[in-house]
Amino acid sequence: MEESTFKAGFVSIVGKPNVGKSSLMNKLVGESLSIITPKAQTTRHRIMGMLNGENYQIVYSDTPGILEPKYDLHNAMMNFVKVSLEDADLILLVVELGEKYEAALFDRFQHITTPILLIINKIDLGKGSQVEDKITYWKENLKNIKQIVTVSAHTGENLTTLFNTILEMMPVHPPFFPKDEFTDRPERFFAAEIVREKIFLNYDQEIPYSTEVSISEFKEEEKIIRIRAEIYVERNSQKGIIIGKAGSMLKKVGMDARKDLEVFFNKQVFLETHVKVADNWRKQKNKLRQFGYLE
Ligand SMILES: Nc1nc2c(ncn2[C@@H]2O[C@H](COP(=O)(O)OP(=O)(O)OP(=O)(O)O)[C@@H](O)[C@H]2O)c(=O)[nH]1
Ligand SMILES: [Mg+2]
Repeated sequence: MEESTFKAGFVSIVGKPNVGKSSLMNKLVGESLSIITPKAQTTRHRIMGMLNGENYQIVYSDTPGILEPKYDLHNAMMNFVKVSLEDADLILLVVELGEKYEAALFDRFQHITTPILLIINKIDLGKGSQVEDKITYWKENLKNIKQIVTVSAHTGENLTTLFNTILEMMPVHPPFFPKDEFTDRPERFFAAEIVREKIFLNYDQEIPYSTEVSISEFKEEEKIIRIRAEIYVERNSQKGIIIGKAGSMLKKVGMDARKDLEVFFNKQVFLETHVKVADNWRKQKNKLRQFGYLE
C-alpha cells in the first residue's frame, strides 16, 4: 500500500455513564481492553485501543462517562474526556436506546467542529418502531451530527457498518503508533483494572466507588506472572466489607480476577491482594496523582 493513501486518526468514544462505550470499544478493537460492568462510572481513565489494518490505523479512545463532577476524581475523569475530545478526528457520541436529550450533557456538542457520529447503542433491546422513532428524535434534537448509526455492542449488530463509516471518515495520515501496538497502557494498568472490575461486580453501594487498585508488583517469570495488588478503600470501616467473613469476599474477588488475568495475559497468574486505607483518596490531589489520575 502506498504511503500516500494510508489512513490514520483518533476516534473518541464519549457519552453518559453506562451507555456501552467500553463495550463498543472492545468490539471495535477486537480485544477486551476496557472493563465492563452493569454499574455506572466503571471507566475512570482514557484508554486507547488501536486497530491496525494494512492501510489504516484507527486509534480509539474509551473515556469515562460524562457527568456533573462532585469530587476531585470526577474532575480528573472529565478532564480525560475533554482532552480526548480535543485530540479527536472523529467523535463517536454514544447514547443508549432509551436515552433523552439533556442540555447539560449535549449542548457542548452542538457547536463542535470535529465531525460527530451519533451512535444509538443497545438496539437489541428495541421493540416495534422504537429504533426508527429514536433516529427521528435525535435528528430533531441534535443537528450537529454527520450521521446516526444504530448498533448493539452486545450482539455485534451493525458494527461492520459502523466500522466502514469510521474508516471512510479517517484522514489520510501516516500511522501514529508502531503497527504491532494495540494500546497506550502498560500491563500493570490492565491488571489493576481487572481486579477493579471484580470489585464492581462483587460489592454494592459506595464500595466500588470508594475503591482503587494499584499494582505494587508485576513479575513475569517463565511460566507464571506474579502480581501483587493493593486494594485501597477510603475508610477503615470499608476494609472489613472488602475482606468479608473470614476473608470470603476477598477470596472470591481474587479468584474471579485471577481467572480473567490468566486469559488476558495468556499465562498462569499468581495474584496476591492486600487491603489498605487511603483516607478520602477521591478528594485528595496527592492521592489522585499517586493513582495516576493527575499529571
Ligand atoms: N442489552 C445491551 N446491553 C449493553 C450493550 N452494550 C453495553 N451493554 C451493557 O451496558 C452496561 C454498561 O456497559 P459499559 O460498556 O460498561 O458502559 P460504559 O458506557 O463504558 O460505562 P461507564 O464506563 O460507566 O461510563 C453493561 O452491563 C453492558 O453489558 C448493548 O448493545 N445491549
Ligand atoms: Mg466504560
